[in-house]
Amino acid sequence: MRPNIISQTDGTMLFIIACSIILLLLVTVAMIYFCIKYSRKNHPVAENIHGNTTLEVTWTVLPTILVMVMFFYGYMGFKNLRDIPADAYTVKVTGQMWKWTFEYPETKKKSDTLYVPVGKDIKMEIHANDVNHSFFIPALRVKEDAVPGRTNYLWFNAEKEGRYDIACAEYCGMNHSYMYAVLMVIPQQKFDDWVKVTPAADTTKKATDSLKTTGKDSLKTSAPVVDTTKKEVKQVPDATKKEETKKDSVKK
Ligand SMILES: [Cu+2]
Repeated sequence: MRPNIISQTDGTMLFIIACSIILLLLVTVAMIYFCIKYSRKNHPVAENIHGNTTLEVTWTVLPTILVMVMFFYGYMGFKNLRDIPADAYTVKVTGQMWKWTFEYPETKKKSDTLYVPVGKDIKMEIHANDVNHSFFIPALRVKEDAVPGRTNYLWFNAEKEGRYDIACAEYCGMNHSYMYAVLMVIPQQKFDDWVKVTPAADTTKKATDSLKTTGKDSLKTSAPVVDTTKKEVKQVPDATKKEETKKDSVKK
C-alpha cells in the first residue's frame, strides 16, 4: 500500500518543525547558561580553550545524521509524488490568464470545475497556454508548475468527499489572485452521472464563450457545468452553495 501524500508531507513537516524547536530551545538555554557562567562577575579572568575533540566530533556527526534523516523523509515523499500509479485516471489541466480548464481525455469532457471520484488515483497532466502558472491544491498537499511548451504532471488520491480550493501559486499577471478553481470530490456513481450529463469538449467551449458575454456570471468557474448538470449539482450537498457564496465573497 502506498503512503498517503497528505500524511507523508505533514509528517515530514512536523518532524522538521519539531527538530527546529528542540534545537532552538537547546541553543537558547546554552546561550543563557554561558552568559551567566562566563559573565564578568562570575568569571573575571578570561582563559583560552584549545579545542575539544569529543565536542567537535559530536557537533559535526549529530547534525549530519539529523539532516540525513530529514533528507530521507523528504526523498521518500518526493519519490511517491513523482511515481504515478499505473492505473491512475488522467485529467488534463490547462492554465491560462486567468483560469484553469480541465479535460477528461477518456470521455472527451471538459469543465471549469475539477470533478474526481473519491478514493481514486488521479493523474493531472499540466499545461500552460500563455505564461508560467502553478497548479496547487493546498488541501491535498500537491503543487506543480504549469509551463508553456512543456507537460508537467502530479498525482493525488482524495480520500474524503468534499469541495476543495485550487489556486495558482505562481504570480502570472494582474488577476493572478483571482485564479481560483474548485475541486469536487464525489462518489464514483455521481462522477459517472456527471460524465453522462456533461457535454463533450467542443460544446462546452461554445457554452463558455457564450457565457463570457453575460458579464458577472461568466466569472463563475463552474458556469457551464452547472448549466448542464442541474440535477447532479443539487445532489452534491451544501458544497455547491458554499462554493457560490465563497466565490461571491472572493469576487468582492
Ligand atoms: Cu496563474
